[in-house]
Amino acid sequence: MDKLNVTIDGRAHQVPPEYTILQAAEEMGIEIPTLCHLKDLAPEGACRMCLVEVEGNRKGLVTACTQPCAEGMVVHTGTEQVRESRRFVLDMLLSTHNKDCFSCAKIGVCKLQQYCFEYGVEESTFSGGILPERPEKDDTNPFFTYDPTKCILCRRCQRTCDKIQGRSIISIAERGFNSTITTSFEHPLETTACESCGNCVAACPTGALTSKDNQRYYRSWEVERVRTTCPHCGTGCQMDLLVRNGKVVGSEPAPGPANRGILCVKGRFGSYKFIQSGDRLTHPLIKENGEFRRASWEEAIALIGTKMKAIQKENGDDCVAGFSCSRSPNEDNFIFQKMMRAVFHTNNVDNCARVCHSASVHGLAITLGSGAMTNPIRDITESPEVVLLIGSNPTEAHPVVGAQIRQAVNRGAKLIVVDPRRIDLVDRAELHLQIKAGTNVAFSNGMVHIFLRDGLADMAYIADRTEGFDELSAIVADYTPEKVGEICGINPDDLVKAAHMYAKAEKAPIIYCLGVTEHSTGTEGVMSMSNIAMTVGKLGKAGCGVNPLRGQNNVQGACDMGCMPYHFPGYQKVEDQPIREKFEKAWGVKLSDTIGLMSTQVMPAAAEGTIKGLYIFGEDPVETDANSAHVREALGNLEFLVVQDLFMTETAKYADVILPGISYAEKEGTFTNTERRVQRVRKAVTLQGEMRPDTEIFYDVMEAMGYKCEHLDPAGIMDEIASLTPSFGGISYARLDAEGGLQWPCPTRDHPGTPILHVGKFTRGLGYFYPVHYRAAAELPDAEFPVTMITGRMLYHYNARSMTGRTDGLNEICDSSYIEISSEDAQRIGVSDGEMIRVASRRGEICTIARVGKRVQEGEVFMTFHFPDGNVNELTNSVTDDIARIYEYKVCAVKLAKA
Ligand SMILES: Nc1nc2c(c(=O)[nH]1)N[C@H]1C(S)=C(S)[C@@H](COP(=O)(O)OP(=O)(O)OC[C@H]3O[C@@H](n4cnc5c(=O)[nH]c(N)nc54)[C@H](O)[C@@H]3O)O[C@H]1N2
Ligand SMILES: Nc1nc2c(c(=O)[nH]1)N[C@H]1C(S)=C(S)[C@@H](COP(=O)(O)OP(=O)(O)OC[C@H]3O[C@@H](n4cnc5c(=O)[nH]c(N)nc54)[C@H](O)[C@@H]3O)O[C@H]1N2
Ligand code: SF4
Ligand code: SF4
Ligand code: SF4
Ligand SMILES: [Mo]
Repeated sequence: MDKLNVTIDGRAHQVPPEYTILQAAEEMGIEIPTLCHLKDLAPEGACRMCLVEVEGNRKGLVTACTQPCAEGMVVHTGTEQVRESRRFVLDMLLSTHNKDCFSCAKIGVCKLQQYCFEYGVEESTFSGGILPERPEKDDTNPFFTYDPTKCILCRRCQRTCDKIQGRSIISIAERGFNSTITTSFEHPLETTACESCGNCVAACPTGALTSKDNQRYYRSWEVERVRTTCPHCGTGCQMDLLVRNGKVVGSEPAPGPANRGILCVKGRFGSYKFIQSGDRLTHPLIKENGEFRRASWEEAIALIGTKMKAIQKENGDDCVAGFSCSRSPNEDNFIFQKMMRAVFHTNNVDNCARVCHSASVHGLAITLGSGAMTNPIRDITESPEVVLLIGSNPTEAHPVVGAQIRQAVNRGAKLIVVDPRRIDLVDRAELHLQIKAGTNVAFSNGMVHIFLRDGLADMAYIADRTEGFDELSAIVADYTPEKVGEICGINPDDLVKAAHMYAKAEKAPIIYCLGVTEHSTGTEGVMSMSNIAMTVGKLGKAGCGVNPLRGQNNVQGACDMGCMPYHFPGYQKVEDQPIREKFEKAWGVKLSDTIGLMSTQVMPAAAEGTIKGLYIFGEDPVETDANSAHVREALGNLEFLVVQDLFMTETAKYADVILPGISYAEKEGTFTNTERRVQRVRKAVTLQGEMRPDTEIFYDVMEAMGYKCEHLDPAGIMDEIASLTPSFGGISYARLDAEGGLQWPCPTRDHPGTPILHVGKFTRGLGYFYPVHYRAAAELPDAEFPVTMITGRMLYHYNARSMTGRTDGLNEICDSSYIEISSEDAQRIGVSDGEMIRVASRRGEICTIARVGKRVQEGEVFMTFHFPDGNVNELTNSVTDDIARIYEYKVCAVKLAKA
């Protein structure tokens, strides 16, 4: 449609017809003051600060945030009448405001303070009147405070919590003059379902909601802001680290493409305390007679060189292996695999994707040709009709995605949850298919059966774009809703309903996570996700796709960078000779054509003695691998173990040499989020100590092993990556800094990146239907171990807690292990909520606290692996999937007793 001509403060401008005066002014760089306005939400016109004069308007002043532009409109934003009305608004607000500005954390950034100064309002003409009745200050949240005496009732916090965070914790008690912002039922914050995301705090224009770290450690004008990427989950939220006197004192949300201005509690409050926690490794350590002693870098690196060379000389190159760090940047991962391949001459290199989404990398590569999330986060959460959420708990594990799914549901999307537990999103779901853990393939085959039976399949799409459908359709013929209902323990009618809802929706993404992958049939589970989507033609389309939410902040990147035993960077195969020659030429060495061992094969090989040397960069398998006893045995049996980490982890205790690396806040780099978006990580601080950038350490080890190389900085390493990796060919720091992030494939300098995969044609050519039968989990409950243990995550802690465990507020919320158990099972063993339970499997035994409730069904229990007191990995089964060799973390058999 044609643009409209408007004139604001004497300047002419053209704007789209849907623009408000506020938007037009903003585009022209004319500032109109606002207090209640929130950019992403519908305007309210409540605070009346944005009043402006429109020529010819008889109704007087209008609110710029709600008034649409009109052809020929002439607007004045600063007339005396306008200024006077704004002064009146401020005068009123100030009359009940606590003006204790000196002690207020928001001094200098408070909008009320700023506008009062601008409009010359020093004292309220209404001062001295009665003050409204207000609740007590609420100090109960570990991270922030609500002070009602500084609240101007703009409702930005309430609308943020309601409409953006989708939580509705904050409400307004309507009592005229005494109106106040409070929680539902006016309970203290800590007793509500508030998840401490702090997004309301970020939205508050005054000192009413302020973070405790802001109160204690900094004032806004003292901090330098460093734009970076969150170091926790794969959502890839953009944030600013706040730096004061060389210390990171806080973080604030930034407007990134995935997070769009919000963070979860870990990004907001859990991403900086660990940096300066006081227990960082600060210098190399060498173990002598069972004790660690301080060593110099020269000594530690030289020891690694001599030891590794000797071990390899005696046992061959492939007797050593390396695990790379999915928490650290692409550049570190690239150099790590280069070191393993070019210098240790082995492809025995892997990363934690092995125990996480390796099944996705394999399964999606086999069926679609690319082992990555097909569609961007925004594309699948903005306006889907149906979301099929399978084995993914995003409100805890990818909370910003979780919030976006809540928003979608509020806008009318229908949610189908397929999960053995009543996860939080079940409350918003149209359907909950509470399948038994380990039965995803039966569920998927049942879906495809119904698509065919009820004429819902897209036969034209199947014919044009796929192959192998006949074989699959022969298999699924058996998977009637009744049979699947039996296997999965669900009502067959619900399955039929789910199949119809999903198939008939135009925009319907599958979002899945570890509930699908961490099984002895994990890769088959993933391939059956492709089967569901391809049968109804939902791949290569906006708002659809098969979308694994990748776990770690840079696990996508660690895989992309070739930290896998069969791939060079960019999934280029090591057994492909021309590819190998390209890398040989670039690196000036002969490279091995033998596919390496996966990390879950390295552990048994170490226990058997065929792997003798191991280099673990930023992983803690003693805590996080399945069957901890087996890991301890494997590590204990090594001849030489190097651990490069930030902290003295349980794994590091087994090391012969420990090298101190540096964290994301201390280095330049890039992380690749779950939607294949490469985003910058920027150095915010330099700490005291001898820690070194991880890439510098690798370069030194390479030299000690006899390989001379130029020490490139991170931008230079990215150029090396681009030169060798076609899908990264167009990525450089200059572009990332200018454009803010690029989604691979991005093959050339002028390529914009690829938001949606498989449009028009699959990466593989034809999509492949993998014919797959349901097989039960490896260890089912029996008379001796009658209960199924499911494991996973909770919101406030992250993996082995190297970061979240060093944030006091998070520990205040939860600091010990627990087991979710049904009331039926609790009653059977005679325990009540809060009592101790002894849990045993064939591999070990732990004690933990009972959380009795309705989250799990009878016969199933759930634990997280975050806590050292009662780590569930003492119990889990290290049996692996046949293809991706991922552990079956999600199912093992246990017995329970009152402790
Ligand atoms: N707060 C927090 N966030 C994290 C992490 C963390 O430790 N803490 N870790 C990050 C990492 S590394 C990863 S990989 C992701 C993981 O993110 P998710 O995979 O979403 O997390 P999980 O809790 O492991 O498992 C998800 C769900 O799978 C369900 N499930 C278990 N078995 C089955 C099954 O057989 N079928 C189905 N359909 N569902 C099943 C569980 O009940 C659980 O609700 O989270 C990332 N984000
Ligand atoms: N029972 C059970 N167990 C599980 C799972 C489950 O669902 N159930 N999930 C599995 C999954 S999905 C995953 S991904 C794994 C995670 O397993 P891990 O990768 O072992 O867990 P993290 O705690 O993330 O360990 C990362 C380590 O890297 C260090 N680090 C972080 N950044 C840097 C850096 O820049 N440089 C250096 N040198 N070190 C750094 C940290 O200090 C930390 O010690 O756990 C698995 N374990
Ligand atoms: S911290 Fe988050 S969940 Fe809690 S009240 Fe604020 S916006 Fe709502
Ligand atoms: S607490 Fe802050 S954001 Fe909420 S209504 Fe009061 S002033 Fe506005
Ligand atoms: S959702 Fe993930 S990336 Fe975003 S702030 Fe939370 S932990 Fe960080
Ligand atoms: Mo993971």
